[in-house]
Amino acid sequence: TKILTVPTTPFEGQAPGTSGLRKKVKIFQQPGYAENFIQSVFDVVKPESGAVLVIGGDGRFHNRTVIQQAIRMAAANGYGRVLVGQGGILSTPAASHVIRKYGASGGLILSASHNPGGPEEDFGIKYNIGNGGPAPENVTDAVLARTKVIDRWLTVEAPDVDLDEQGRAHVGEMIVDVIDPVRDYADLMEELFDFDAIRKAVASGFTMRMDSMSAVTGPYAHEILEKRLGFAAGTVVNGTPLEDFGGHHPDPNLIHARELYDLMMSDDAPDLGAASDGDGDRNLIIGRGRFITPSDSLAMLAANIQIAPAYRGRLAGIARSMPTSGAADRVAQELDVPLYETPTGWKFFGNLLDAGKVTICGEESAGTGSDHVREKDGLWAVLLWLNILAVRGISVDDLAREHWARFGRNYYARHDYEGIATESANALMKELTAKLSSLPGATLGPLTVREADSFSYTDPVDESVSANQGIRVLFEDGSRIVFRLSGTGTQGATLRVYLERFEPRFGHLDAETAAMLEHQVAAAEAIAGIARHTGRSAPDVIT
Ligand code: VG1
Ligand code: CO
Repeated sequence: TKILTVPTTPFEGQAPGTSGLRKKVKIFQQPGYAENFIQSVFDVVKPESGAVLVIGGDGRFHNRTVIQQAIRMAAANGYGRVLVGQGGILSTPAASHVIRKYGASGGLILSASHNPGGPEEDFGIKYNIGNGGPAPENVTDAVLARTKVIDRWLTVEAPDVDLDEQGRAHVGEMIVDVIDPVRDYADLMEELFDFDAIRKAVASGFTMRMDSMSAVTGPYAHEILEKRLGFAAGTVVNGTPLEDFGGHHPDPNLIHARELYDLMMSDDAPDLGAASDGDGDRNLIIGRGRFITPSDSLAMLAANIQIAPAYRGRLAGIARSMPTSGAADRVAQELDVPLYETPTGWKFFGNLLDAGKVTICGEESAGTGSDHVREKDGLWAVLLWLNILAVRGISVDDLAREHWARFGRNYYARHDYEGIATESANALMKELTAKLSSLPGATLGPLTVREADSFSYTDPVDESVSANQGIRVLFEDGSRIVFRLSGTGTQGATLRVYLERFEPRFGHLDAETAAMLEHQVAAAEAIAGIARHTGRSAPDVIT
């Protein structure tokens, strides 16, 4: 087959952020935009001839277009075989699993995760390496450098592959296998968890609602929860992936999954409420009358993970991102396993998981996962919760109360200021950084600053250093405020302020979070001048 060399010039701003390149669809629709980025990836990873590449996405608008482009470019760049999910669908954790299972050299995941989709909304491309995980910083840095000098991309002349039929096609010399996006993943879940125990609980009346938010987990949830585990038809709602997610943000939090929350707080609540995001890597867990913060979920799952068959007798360690609450730290301490604190973004867990240093990882942003793949995994977290609840015969609320009574409770909230001017956000962070050394000893209401720094991480496996990963202000009473700017937005800047306060066992374990964090909220304003810099008197989103 003839390889076509298409001349191009660099586009500005193709830096992969926290989780890949994310931009408005309109930007991706510029001729050569996606091609430049994909070619930059291929130029950096230099696939061996015959290498296998996995391609799939969350089904959002523009997914199919980029998949066809990527398939032709893969053929021109020497790949021997592409595995693509039927309909162009692969959830992020399923893609991670497929990469690992079939020994692929890597994969392209097309998603902007929890960001809205549609012609006026967001799209994204992320490259995962052969371990199934997001490319580490040395790769994403090299990709960015390449996007700045790229002058050509390679493709072949070939018709579009029929993505809707499973089976084999050829593009040039390259094989394209359109695979069942669900089966491998569902089989893996069945290996990890005690499906019999869950089925028994379901048969004796355990109920749940899974809100797939018209995003990618629908087909997975229908297969696993309704077909394999026996939950009633209708347990999965919004279970068909739509190109625009029905016009909603597929973000499983208390704002965007409000209907689920309201149901779970009502008299009609099932035993468990869960939701997942656009690409299926996040999870929301709500018990009857009890919302579980993602940070608490990580801690509660870590404390109970050995109930699940695949994890019996093996909890090597726990990892959490820096802004995630210290609830998991207390579990690690009590169970006498190491706790690792990493920068935000799943890519920082990859080395720890590969080295066998940790078994479970999590982020405050509703991401939880384990060493079964190298991505966070929404349905996995739901299934682990189900496994634990089924075996223990306990409600979510009782499990939470029991957990806090044993470990104490980390009250926690994240305040997001979205779409603020980039200059204002940068000025705020700059001013904050400049005053770090003067903060220790300062008093803010009843709080006294013990320590303040800019978080820098040294990877314990390869010793690579990632600096400037967020500002931490730690207080004498053990409470904490973290400030950082989002790396996944597509419009202006988003300031995230993470607030946390620890209440020991026998303390106020069932208070209102907002009331418990009042002093921390006031201190954050006093320290950072949020209103002065952003003109906002309140956050846009509290999670
Ligand atoms: C956010 C979250 C982070 C998560 C990332 C990708 O990043 O805070 O914890 O790993 O999204 O998740 P940021 O830089 O905007 O804070 V996903 O589900 O969007 O792939
Ligand atoms: Co996601």
